[in-house]
Amino acid sequence: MAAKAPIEDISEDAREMEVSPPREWAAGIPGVTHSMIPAMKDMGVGRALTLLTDMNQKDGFDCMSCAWADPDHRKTFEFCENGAKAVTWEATPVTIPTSFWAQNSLSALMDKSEYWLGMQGRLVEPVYKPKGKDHYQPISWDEAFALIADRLKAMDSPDEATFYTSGRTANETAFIYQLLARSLGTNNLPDCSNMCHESTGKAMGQVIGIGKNTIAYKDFAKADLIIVMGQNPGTNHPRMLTALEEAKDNGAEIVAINTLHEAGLSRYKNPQRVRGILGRGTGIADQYMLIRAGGDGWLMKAISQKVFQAEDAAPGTVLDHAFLNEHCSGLEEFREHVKDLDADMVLRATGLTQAEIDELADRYLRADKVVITWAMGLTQHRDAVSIIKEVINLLLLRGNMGKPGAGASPIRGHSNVQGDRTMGIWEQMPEKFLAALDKEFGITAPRAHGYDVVKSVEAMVAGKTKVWIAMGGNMVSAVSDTHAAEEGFRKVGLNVQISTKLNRNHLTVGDEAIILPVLGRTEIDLQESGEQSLSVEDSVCAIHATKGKVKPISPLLKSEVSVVVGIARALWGDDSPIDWAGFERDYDTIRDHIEHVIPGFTDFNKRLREEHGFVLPHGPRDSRTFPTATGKAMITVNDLEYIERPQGRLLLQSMRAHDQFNTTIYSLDDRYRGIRKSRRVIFVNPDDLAELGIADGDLVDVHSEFADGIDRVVHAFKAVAFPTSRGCAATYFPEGNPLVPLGFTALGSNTPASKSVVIRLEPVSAQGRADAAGAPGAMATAGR
Ligand SMILES: Nc1nc2c(c(=O)[nH]1)N[C@H]1C(S)=C(S)[C@@H](COP(=O)(O)OP(=O)(O)OC[C@H]3O[C@@H](n4cnc5c(=O)[nH]c(N)nc54)[C@H](O)[C@@H]3O)O[C@H]1N2
Ligand SMILES: Nc1nc2c(c(=O)[nH]1)N[C@H]1C(S)=C(S)[C@@H](COP(=O)(O)OP(=O)(O)OC[C@H]3O[C@@H](n4cnc5c(=O)[nH]c(N)nc54)[C@H](O)[C@@H]3O)O[C@H]1N2
Ligand SMILES: [Mo]
Repeated sequence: MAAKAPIEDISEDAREMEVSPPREWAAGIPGVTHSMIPAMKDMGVGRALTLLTDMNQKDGFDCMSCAWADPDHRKTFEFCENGAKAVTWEATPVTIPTSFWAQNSLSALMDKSEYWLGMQGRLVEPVYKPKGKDHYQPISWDEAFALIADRLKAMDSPDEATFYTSGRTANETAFIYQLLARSLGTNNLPDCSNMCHESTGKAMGQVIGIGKNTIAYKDFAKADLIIVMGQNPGTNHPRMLTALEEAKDNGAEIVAINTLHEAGLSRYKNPQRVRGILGRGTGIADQYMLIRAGGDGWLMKAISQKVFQAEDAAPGTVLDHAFLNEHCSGLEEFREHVKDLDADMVLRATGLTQAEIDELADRYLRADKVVITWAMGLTQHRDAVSIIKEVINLLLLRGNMGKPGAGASPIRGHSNVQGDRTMGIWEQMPEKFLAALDKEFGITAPRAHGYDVVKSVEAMVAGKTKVWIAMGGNMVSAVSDTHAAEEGFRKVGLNVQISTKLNRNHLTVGDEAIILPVLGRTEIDLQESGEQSLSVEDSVCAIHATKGKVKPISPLLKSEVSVVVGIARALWGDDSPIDWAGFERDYDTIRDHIEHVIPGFTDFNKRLREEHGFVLPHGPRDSRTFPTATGKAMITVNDLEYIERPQGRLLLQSMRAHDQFNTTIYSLDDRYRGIRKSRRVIFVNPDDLAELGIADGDLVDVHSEFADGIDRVVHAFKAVAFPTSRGCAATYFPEGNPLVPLGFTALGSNTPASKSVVIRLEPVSAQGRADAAGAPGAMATAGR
């Protein structure tokens, strides 16, 4: 096996970017070949095939690349190009040698890109950075646990510790991790969901009583109309394209609503079908609406108004009266409210034409069963919670919930972000959960809400955080306002990262830091009672097992469960009412406790071993029961903001390229959007470029504008003409994060509003020119 890490960093120079027209289609043969090459190169055909054939299979492991659901009838290859990349990235035979830590100072590593850091290979030994030193050095597991326990005990209050979770963590780990935090006495449990579907959880939780998908996988194939809003499945949930293709085969119409032209929503070539390989594939969207950023709530209101107008024209035939009478509240107030909807305002806020809106309304009225799906294009706006409530309003009017082929379908991101929430990873878990936890374990969990992600950064900046523990993730790069986040992390006393791969969060630390390397999903987890399985929950509330298949890359690695147990035992020894050691010996014991604390997990161990696992109960989906404040589904009146775009300014979103997983960068290319060799791009509508006097291909500095008056800037990005909605520009995250002010968050969910930041473009400055000269870390260090 050629197991060498790249010595050279990739130099990021926007001037070397190659730009071609965006693709009209996704996947197909290029998808398959791209997916195989890296796996084969790195690990040899045999190992790669074992991994790829076990992915998403019963007795196999769950793909870590997204939370897309598994169909009941799985194919031998139930994975996509991007899943293959994620597996290859994790299961690489390349490891970081001990000599690496002495050779590379933290300051020197700060000049490296996220790409280079990730490509150094797997972390295989615990390392420690003492106070005043600029290097990590090896430390034993026992010493590491003892040190962490010591610093936790030295705190003045448990709230001086924060426990972050990224959404890859399995259910069992998440459950004992939150138990550790709450036994210590804090609810400081921020997680990636705070930056992701928090707005969905908040909106749906309030109006239908549960923040999760109201449909099952098979409902896609039964729908008459599927509306895909603010989501790029071709890149981020590629297997969803198969479900959309099936729906089309069954006669469904599909409408895409997006600020950008996205290849995966236009046409799809299924690599597992002859027609896909040889032919033109399936045209996905029957209607493609290029909407103004943040305009979706206005569009939903406009369609709801059309529904009422159609009802007025043919009384008794349009609204689902039986459903509304029995199950919903708030209809009349909403009817009154949308009567006065300002038609000009709708056109301004959506950037759409009346004809386009009418066409969507006609489709909605023609369809008996409608599914609306969405992701970050709705959740990361100032108004996100209201926007999502408007989606629910529209669905409720015609009874599109709790019946086959219809419902609300937020598609989650990280592969177990939904399960982590179910397990109690949330800074504001309800009393019912906390009381059950107390009873099960004989502890007294704290009741005051803890920090979410944004508040955790504010606390760090204020110097209130002595110990930071992260179960996976790379929060310093993922969160908004990179510079504020970096400043915060440098003030933390001890920074503990439980990780598989090196990233910038390991370098952005305060006095002391520890990296604890753990098994990935693909690796066999052997404990005293034998090989262990874990479990995950996908986007449609299905719980299934995930079990590693290949030998761990190093015998020194511990499982995430072992790490949590190690910290707990170092803290409390045998002086805890909780049998932590038992958890580690046999994960079945953790599942027994979960069964007692969390509704829906009856016979957890038994049902997990059944072929397809099981589906959690869901009132609205199963029986149209709505556990809300009123006991009904609440149709709500929501004020919507309109983000003004002053003269000469644009609204910027930051999103994912095709070759990345969040802050993990696989390459500098974004194939479907026609970008190669650099990520420093800003996509702009050609008419906006002309209006701003910028030529297609010019290098620009991007400044964001916010009430606090701070000049946030990233340098030397290439402006590229692209089919985006007028006035709306796009760049990639994490590069765009320095532009998003920490205080610019969604109302009601506090999610960074990274999809509608007011910016201006300026000709590249001297600083920008220096960046463009191609220093590898330039992308990372650009900023205010
Ligand atoms: N390969 C791969 N897979 C992933 C990930 C990854 O990084 N790589 N990340 C995972 C995670 S954690 C998540 S949360 C998901 C994210 O999945 P997505 O939500 O698809 O991710 P984004 O790239 O942020 O894409 C947002 C989409 O919304 C559109 N959009 C932006 N603003 C608006 C708006 O105001 N209205 C409308 N209608 N559209 C808008 C954008 O143009 C873009 O198409 O993917 C998951 N899967
Ligand atoms: N501007 C902007 N910012 C965004 C977004 C956006 O669309 N725009 N999206 C937001 C969203 S939706 C999300 S979910 C967040 C993501 O935020 P995070 O979840 O914090 O970030 P990731 O990049 O997914 O974390 C990657 C790291 O996780 C570690 N890791 C990988 N696998 C494992 C494992 O199995 N176990 C452990 N312990 N560690 C592992 C590796 O060290 C890797 O470097 O970013 C958010 N930030
Ligand atoms: Mo996410």
